Amino acid sequence: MEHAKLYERLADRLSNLEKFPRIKEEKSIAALMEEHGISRRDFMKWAAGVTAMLSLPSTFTPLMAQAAELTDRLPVIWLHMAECTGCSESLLRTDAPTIDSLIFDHISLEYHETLMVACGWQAEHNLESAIEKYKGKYILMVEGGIPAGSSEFFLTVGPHGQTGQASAKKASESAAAIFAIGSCSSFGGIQAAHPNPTNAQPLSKITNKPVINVPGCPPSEKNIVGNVLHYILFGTLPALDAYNRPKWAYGLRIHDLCERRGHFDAGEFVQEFGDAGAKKGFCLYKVGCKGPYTFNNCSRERFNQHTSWPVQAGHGCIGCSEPGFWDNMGPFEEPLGDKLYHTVYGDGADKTADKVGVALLTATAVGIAAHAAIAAVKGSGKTEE
Ligand code: FSX
Ligand code: SF4
Ligand code: F3S
Repeated sequence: MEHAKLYERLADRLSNLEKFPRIKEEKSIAALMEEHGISRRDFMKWAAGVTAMLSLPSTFTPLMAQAAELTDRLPVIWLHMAECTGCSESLLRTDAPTIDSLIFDHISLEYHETLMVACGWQAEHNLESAIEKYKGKYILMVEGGIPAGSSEFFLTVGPHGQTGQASAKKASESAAAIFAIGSCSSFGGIQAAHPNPTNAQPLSKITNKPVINVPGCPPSEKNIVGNVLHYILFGTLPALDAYNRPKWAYGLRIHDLCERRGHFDAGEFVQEFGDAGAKKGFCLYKVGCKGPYTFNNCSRERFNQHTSWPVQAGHGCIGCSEPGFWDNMGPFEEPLGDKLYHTVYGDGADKTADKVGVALLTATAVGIAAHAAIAAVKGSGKTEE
């Protein structure tokens, strides 16, 4: 769709949404920002950043700001299954509230076990009435893997001992959109790692409604809030890859935009943590970086208000947004060796591996079996449009 037409369609959607009553009678986003010392200018800068992140032209920035203002028109139900709560922490645990976390405050969060005051009977009642009251209208976000089948009783919640499986299934039935937040909910995560003693499953195996996966252990706050804003703006599913991850966030590999990529291409590697190469910021491939196999936007968007991300901090990517990474990406501080790793590009992800880097790896004869094999397997199962 050409940009002018798309702009018109999105503006129409927002003005319709604006007519919906505000769910909470609380402060506007502008007042909330002011209270936390965030200027309108900072807010617009943030909106421009999210617009670019969602691959929209910069002229759409005012629409993005408006979408953020309207986040209190859509009710959100957030369920916790088997996990560490790192996904919620990723969004909320910052030293000062970020614009992303303020937006999350502004959202009409009808149910979130970590954040709400209610507990026990009251909490269970709140969940049931939110599902009833906002039938067909709420966004469901689920964090955690879900013990299923004959193992479903490994996870029970609340005074009636309802299983996680039953509660996720029920909440999915009347949701307008469903997001699996984190690698646990998207792919099963740590509890589904071999031998998966509780038969933990991803949300997509529990419901047959469409689930948008937002993996990462944890995903960045940007990817969580970006998905909410995308839904508010478009009201439709984003373009997804073969693992149902939005392409705007998971379309490229960590390796493609990594700041150490020049060193990879030049064959300059950290040989062991703390060596001279590490001090010079060389590539972390030989100490286990899985950036060449991992589809996520960490190297572009970073974490904690764009301050840093794993590779910048000096450790390789461990592939935390890929299916089954606990089993498939280990050992985390060694190259994959001669294993072939299956990605959305097919077996092996180094379709676009730089030949110079590969040649130098060959010359130094380390970890190249996988690398060379991966570079040779091109394009099978490619899903990009
Ligand atoms: Fe933890 Fe969320 Fe990892 Fe899982 O994040 S950060 S174990 S993805 O479900 O809480
Ligand atoms: Fe960056 Fe890792 Fe790729 Fe090296 S292997 S360029 S550290 S993503
Ligand atoms: Fe995870 Fe790798 Fe990003 S470990 S947080 S996908 S850099």
